[in-house]
Amino acid sequence: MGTATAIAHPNIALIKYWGKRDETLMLPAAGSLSMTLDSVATRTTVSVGGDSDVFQLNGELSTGRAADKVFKFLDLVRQLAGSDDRATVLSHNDAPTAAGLASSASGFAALATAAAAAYGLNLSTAELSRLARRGSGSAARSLIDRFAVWHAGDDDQTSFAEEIDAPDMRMIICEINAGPKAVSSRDGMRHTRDTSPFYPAWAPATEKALAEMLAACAAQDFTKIGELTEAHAMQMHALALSAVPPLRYLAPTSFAAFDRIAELRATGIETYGTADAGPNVVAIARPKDAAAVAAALSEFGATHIAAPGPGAYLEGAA
Ligand code: 2P0
Repeated sequence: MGTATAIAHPNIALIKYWGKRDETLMLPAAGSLSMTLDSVATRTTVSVGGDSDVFQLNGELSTGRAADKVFKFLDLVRQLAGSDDRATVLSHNDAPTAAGLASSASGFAALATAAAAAYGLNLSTAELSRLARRGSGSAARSLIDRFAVWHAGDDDQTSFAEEIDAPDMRMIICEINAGPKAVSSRDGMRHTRDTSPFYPAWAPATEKALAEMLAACAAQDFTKIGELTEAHAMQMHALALSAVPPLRYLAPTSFAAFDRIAELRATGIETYGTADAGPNVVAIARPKDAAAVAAALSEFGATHIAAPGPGAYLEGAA
């Protein structure tokens, strides 16, 4: 009977993941690329034992859809470990789950790492990335230090994330509050696949953008990385808008923030924007420009600066 604690951080994609070609195995329609943040953490302890699975988030017992996802994930770990033992999962997020910083990515990265250790599995980073993917696709990338490429792959074995080299940069996260919560990424991806006339173009366009992004990272070309980042984010939101009925994640204030980012570029501060399935805007910038970008975006919402951070890691196993 083991106990293990793991820590993981969110990641923000420069080339976005939107859509699956296999929902059971959680294989994405295309590859993606991200930076793991050094800020905001999920800390999760898994203790094997007891009569039934228990999931507690930020000190409160969780039930319903969120808990079911965790218990289904534990079933996968048990299958790998050849165990029937139940477990207690205690998880804590630094940031409110609604802060728009992919809590499912850090959540399942921490859970995969802690649960594998608690059940006595000794998995490599690539194996943990594959496992985390089954909980939430983007979690595959939060296993990885600094910058990650998630290979789409064509089966369970080939779909995992690994580290790539990229120039040092900062992400400036601007939390734009736009009222009611957006449609979840999982439901939004399904709806886009089922209704958008443009969906067939998405995977090939993303694989092309990913190849260009990998080349730009290898060349340490921040300008090209920024241009590709902003273009791909806009393509993802255009795709979501083309669903019927449309998924409109960006708010008027989000567009105002993108306009400010363009103004900053025009004045010589090189920064580019991206946004996930919600109204928050994330700017990327060279380290020396991060404070100026954060100051310029602060009128649109609370901002904070994140640097490249570590992939999920074990705090201690007993
Ligand atoms: C990304 N997002 O690449 C994209 C951009 C949101 C917008 O990955 O269904 O929570 O659990 O695999 O991982 C969010 O998707 O979805 C996401 P599931 P997930 O970061």
